[in-house]
Amino acid sequence: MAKGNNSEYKKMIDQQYKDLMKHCELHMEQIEKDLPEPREDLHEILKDRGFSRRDFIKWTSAMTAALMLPPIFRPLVAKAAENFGRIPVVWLHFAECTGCSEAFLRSSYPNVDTILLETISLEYHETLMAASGYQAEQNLQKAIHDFAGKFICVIEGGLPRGLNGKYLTLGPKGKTGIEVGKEVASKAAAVVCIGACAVNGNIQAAKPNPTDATGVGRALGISTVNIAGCPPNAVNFTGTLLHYIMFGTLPPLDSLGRPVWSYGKRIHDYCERRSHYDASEFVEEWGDKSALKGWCLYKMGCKGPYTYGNCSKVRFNDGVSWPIMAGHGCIGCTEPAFWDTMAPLEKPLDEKTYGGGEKTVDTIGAVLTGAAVAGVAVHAVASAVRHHQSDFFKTAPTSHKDDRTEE
Ligand code: FSX
Ligand code: SF4
Ligand code: F3S
Repeated sequence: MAKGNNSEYKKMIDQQYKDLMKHCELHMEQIEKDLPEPREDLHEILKDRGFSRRDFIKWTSAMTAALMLPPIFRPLVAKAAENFGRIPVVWLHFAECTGCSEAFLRSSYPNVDTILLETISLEYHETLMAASGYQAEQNLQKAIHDFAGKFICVIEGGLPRGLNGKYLTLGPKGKTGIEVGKEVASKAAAVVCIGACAVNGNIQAAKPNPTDATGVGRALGISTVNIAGCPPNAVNFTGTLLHYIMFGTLPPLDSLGRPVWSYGKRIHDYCERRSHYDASEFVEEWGDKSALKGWCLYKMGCKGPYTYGNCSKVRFNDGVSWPIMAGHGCIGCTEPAFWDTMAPLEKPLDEKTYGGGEKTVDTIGAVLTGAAVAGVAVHAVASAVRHHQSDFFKTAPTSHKDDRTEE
């Protein structure tokens, strides 16, 4: 590109960022006008928990980059974090283990993301609130009435559709999960599914799926933002909410409703063991010498090559570790129906799953040393997995048509 064109282009981009910043400032002013002040001050909580101003600034820089925004947005990310507690949240639990709430709120190594969640304006959360029975029901009705159109409905857990939804009944009136979901979601500004259960049913929906469980979007016929994973990483939820506070919109989503900023890249491509995969250096048995040397876990069933997520980059427990670093392969927990499509979890996918005729892992490992061939081989493997998943989203009524599963 000619030099003149370059500077024109830069000017145009700078202008677009300035416009975006203006939009963001106006939106946050609106939020400050419309929604009550946070019940607790973020900086006070951070101070109490031993986090310095410097830690907070470091976190805002990392979050700005993670949200794919340039550094000039850092002060706005900080402001959005301070306003985090203004967004009213109604948090529902359906068919699940509650591990997502546990992972978010009871981290042994809390970071700014998990502390941010403590400031959230939780109008209703079945696990955390003191109320029960009729009082809990009243709280829910009050929250969805008082904040109609303004609250975020967060859902953990999938929805069983069998017996007309009666495998899951909730509250003093014995409403089905589907009835509660419909009622609350219809009044929410947005519905965010937390965890694989809410996203696509997870273990409850695994074959033979006796209760006909599925994800919230599919069961209710609505579009949802899907924070996938079992459990998901808190950063993927807080970042998505920060984006909403800053711009008044949800971040761009992939075809499965997952935010692209957090689920846009493959685990395999950012894995610290990747050089060993490329060099055909594999762990062959749990605890062997190759395991001690940190070689690739593909032969032990790692599904990183078929899985999208930022686990290797953000890790868990304030960046302490993540599954592959801990020595086990990825089981593909951010992908639809992974209990069925990624099984057996501790063995590479077999020939049948690959659609037949796929090369053995040794051959793939050796061949992948050439980058051009890598694309072709990985695509072949990924296509086979897509094919294997084909009946999962076929009739999904959400707008996130699963174009990776309908070939
Ligand atoms: Fe599911 Fe979450 Fe796994 Fe458990 O609520 S995503 S089983 S960690 O708890 O929904
Ligand atoms: Fe990492 Fe698994 Fe890929 Fe090996 S196969 S490089 S362990 S993601
Ligand atoms: Fe799940 Fe694999 Fe990440 S198992 S937590 S997607 S490394």
